[in-house]
Amino acid sequence: MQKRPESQSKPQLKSTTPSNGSQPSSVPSRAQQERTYALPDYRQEVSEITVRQVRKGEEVRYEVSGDLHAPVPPLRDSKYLSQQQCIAIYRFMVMNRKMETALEHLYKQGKVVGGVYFGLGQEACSCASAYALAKDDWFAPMIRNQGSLLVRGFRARDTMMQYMAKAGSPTKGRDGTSHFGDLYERNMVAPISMLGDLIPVLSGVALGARLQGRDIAVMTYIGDGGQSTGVTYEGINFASVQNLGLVLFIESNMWAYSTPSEMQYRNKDLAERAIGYGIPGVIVDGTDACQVYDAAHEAVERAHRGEGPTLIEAKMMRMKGHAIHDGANYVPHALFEYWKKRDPIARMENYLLHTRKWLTLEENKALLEEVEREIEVEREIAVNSPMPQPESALGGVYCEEGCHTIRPKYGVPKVRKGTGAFRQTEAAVHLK
Ligand SMILES: Cc1ncc(C[n+]2csc(CCOP(=O)(O)OP(=O)(O)O)c2C)c(N)n1
Ligand SMILES: [Mg+2]
Repeated sequence: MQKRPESQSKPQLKSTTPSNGSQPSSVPSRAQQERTYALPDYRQEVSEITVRQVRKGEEVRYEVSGDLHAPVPPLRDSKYLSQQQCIAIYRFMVMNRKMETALEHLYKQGKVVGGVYFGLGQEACSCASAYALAKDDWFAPMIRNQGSLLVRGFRARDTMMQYMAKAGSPTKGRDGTSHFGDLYERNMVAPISMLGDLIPVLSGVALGARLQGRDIAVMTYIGDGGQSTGVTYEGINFASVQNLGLVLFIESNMWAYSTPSEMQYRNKDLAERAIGYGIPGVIVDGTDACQVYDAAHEAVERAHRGEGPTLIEAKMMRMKGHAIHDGANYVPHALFEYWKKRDPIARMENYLLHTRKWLTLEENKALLEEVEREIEVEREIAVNSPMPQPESALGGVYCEEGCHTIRPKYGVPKVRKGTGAFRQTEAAVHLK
């Protein structure tokens, strides 16, 4: 086991030298016992917008207050991203959005089986985070992270066919939404609907890799609502004590279905929870791809060095309802207006075109047209591909002989052979 490094959020004891210059007494004073914690905040703007529930008889509605006309800050320059990488992330974000627009149309044409989930307004969080992973790292997306899949090498047609339950979809038509993974090539654990359950699973993946001699990063996401679950605590705590490379994004998007985050937790920032786990916590503007990338990159590097988990809170706004069936009428209109001005794609486009001048108008137009064409081709393939044959439902339900082999991915697991000595332990005695 590697030596545990000092955690960024480890408490700092205040100066032990009394201000009168005398020698410190052996009993620490109250001031000496106070602790301070560092919580890096990459944001260029600390928004104080709040949502309050107002009840009038049976009627429940939400009111928003704060400076809704605050100017939009510029993006923060990345410490790590090159021009070419920024453009690559921008392209993924555009593809993420255009793919979801196409999905919305497919739904309205009656071609989708079930619902559709969107990550509108959250594309920077999904795409720039996944972009920070190395090939051998693992990830597990949630419903709003369809952009992460594109970054990790899935095609738009995979997600489209999945929603349409086509035979060629990753689950061969067995699931209508996002429950698919890829354990062989893209190192993706399938989303788990029970919120928070992915966290211990990903921690287990990191532990598995460590037993095979590798410290890898394992990235997953949880919402401001989902982070309230008990399993979230258990999963992060396990990664913390085992020093596993969990990179957890809290997608702080102001709503959990129709519950505003004000009614979900009392902390000012969810990143503060990292202090309780004894791990670094970071806050980023989730609509700024450069900030998201930098925080993710640093967390991934920590993971590769075997230094343990990082919790990253990405502040942003869910710009649509929970899923396509939810019109989000409970969200005050002014809140949408405020966040519309902070659209992650428009901000990145402005940054590339005007701030850095890394893209010309013509190059941008060509990029947008090229992505549009690609989505159109993907959509055509997905729509025209066949539905599964009914008989195919009989196969692939149970793991049959030889259907897949589980092999160690990174090397032979390093486990000590049992000596039998454990039988002597107190725990073993209790089990008798
Ligand atoms: C343990 C658990 N409880 C409840 C649900 C039902 N559910 C699915 S999504 C959701 C809201 C999630 O909100 P949040 O975590 O903030 O994510 P967001 O939708 O905002 O991305 C709820 C309550 C669930 N899937 N799992
Ligand atoms: Mg939420």
